[in-house]
Amino acid sequence: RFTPTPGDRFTFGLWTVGWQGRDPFGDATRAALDPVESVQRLAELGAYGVTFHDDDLIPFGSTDTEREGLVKRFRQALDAAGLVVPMATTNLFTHPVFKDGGFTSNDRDVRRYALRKVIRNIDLAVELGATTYVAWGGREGAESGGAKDVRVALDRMKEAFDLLGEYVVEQGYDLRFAIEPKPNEPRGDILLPTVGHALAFIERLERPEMYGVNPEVGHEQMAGLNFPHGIAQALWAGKLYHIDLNGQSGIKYDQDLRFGAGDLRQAFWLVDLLETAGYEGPRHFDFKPPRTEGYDGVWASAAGCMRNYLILKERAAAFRADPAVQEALRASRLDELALPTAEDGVAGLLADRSAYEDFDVTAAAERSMAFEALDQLALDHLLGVR
Ligand code: GLT
Ligand code: MN
Ligand code: MN
Ligand code: MN
Repeated sequence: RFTPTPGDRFTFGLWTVGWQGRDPFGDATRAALDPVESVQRLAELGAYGVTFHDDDLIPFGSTDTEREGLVKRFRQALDAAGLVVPMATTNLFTHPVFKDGGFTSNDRDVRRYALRKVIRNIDLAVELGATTYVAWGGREGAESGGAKDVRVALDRMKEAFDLLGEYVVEQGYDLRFAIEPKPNEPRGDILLPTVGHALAFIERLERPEMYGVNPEVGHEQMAGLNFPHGIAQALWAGKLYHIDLNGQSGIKYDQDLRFGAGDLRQAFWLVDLLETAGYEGPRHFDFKPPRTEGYDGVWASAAGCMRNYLILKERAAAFRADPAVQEALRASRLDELALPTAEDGVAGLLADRSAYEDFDVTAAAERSMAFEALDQLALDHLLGVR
C-alpha cells in the first residue's frame, strides 16, 4: 500500500535530489551526487523517470569528448534501471552571463548564445526520448523599472519561442514546450509570473498548439494564488503539458518542500483534480530536500513525495466514492453548475418570465449553498477519519 511503481509515472529532476544545499546564506551541506546514482536510487524507490537541465548532466564548459562520455554513461544507467526521460530543460540562470536573462537579456549576443544553448540541448533531449521541453525563465525580469522595457522584452520572448518552435518543426521532432511561470526569485520580478500570464502569452505565438504550461505548486502559492484553480484553468485550455509538484507554506520565498508538505489541503484538491480530469502526463517532483539533511534524508524526502501523492490519491478517491459526499455535492448543486445557463438562447431567455419578472429573488437569496458540510466531509476524508 502506497508503494510507488513505474505505472504511477513519478519523475524527478536530477537537480532535486542532486541539490547540494547551497543557498544565499550558506555553502553546500552535501557532496555532489552522480546522476548515475540518482537514476539507480530513484528506480529502486519506484520512480518512472528522470528529467534534467543540460548542465545537470554535462557540467558547463565540458569538452565535446567529455560530453559524449557523460551522455553514454547516463544512457547506460537509464537502460539498466529501466527509467525514461520524458522531459528536459535548459539552465539559463546559473552562469553569470545570464544575470539579465537568456531570451530577454538586454544584450543581444547573450540572447543569441542562450538560443544556441537551448537548441543544443533540445537535440539531446529528443535523442534521449523526451517529448516535453520545459522553459523556466527565472532570470527573465528586473529589479528596477527603467532596466527593462517589458513590452519589448515580451517581443524578444516571443521571438525566442517562435524560433525554437520553427527549429523543432524543421527537425521533425515530436516535442512540445511547457512554459513554467514564477512571480519572483531569483529576479525581483520575473516575466510571465503566473499561469494566467503564460496562457495569455502562448496565444500570441506563431504556433500556439506547440506550447503549454508547466505550473509549479509553490510558484503560484508564492503569489497567494490557488494552485488547483490555476491547474483547472490550464486543463480547461488544453494546456497542462507538464506539472512540477512540491510544497509551499504561504507567501514567502520559494520553499520547494517535498510534495504534501506545506499547504496540504491544496495538495488534496490538486490530486483530486489531476486524477479525475484525466491528466496523463508524468507526476514530476521539483523539490529541494532541506539542507539539514544528509543523503538518508534526501532519499526519505524523495520517497515521501511519492508516498504522499499515493495517500492523497486514495483519500480523494474515497471522498468521491462516499455516498454522503455525493449527496452533499447535490445539496450544493454541483450538478446544476454543469447545466448550460441559457441553451434557449437570447430570445428564449428574454421570453422566459420566470427568469426575471416572476423570479423570486428573496427565496433564491435565502437558499443555503451547503458548502460547509461538503467541505467538512472532504476534511474528514483527508484526515482519514471517514
Ligand atoms: C530551478 C527552478 C525550477 C525549475 C527548474 C527548471 S530549475 O530549480 O527553481 O522551478 O522547474 O528549469
Ligand atoms: Mn519547477
Ligand atoms: Mn520552486
Ligand atoms: Mn526551484
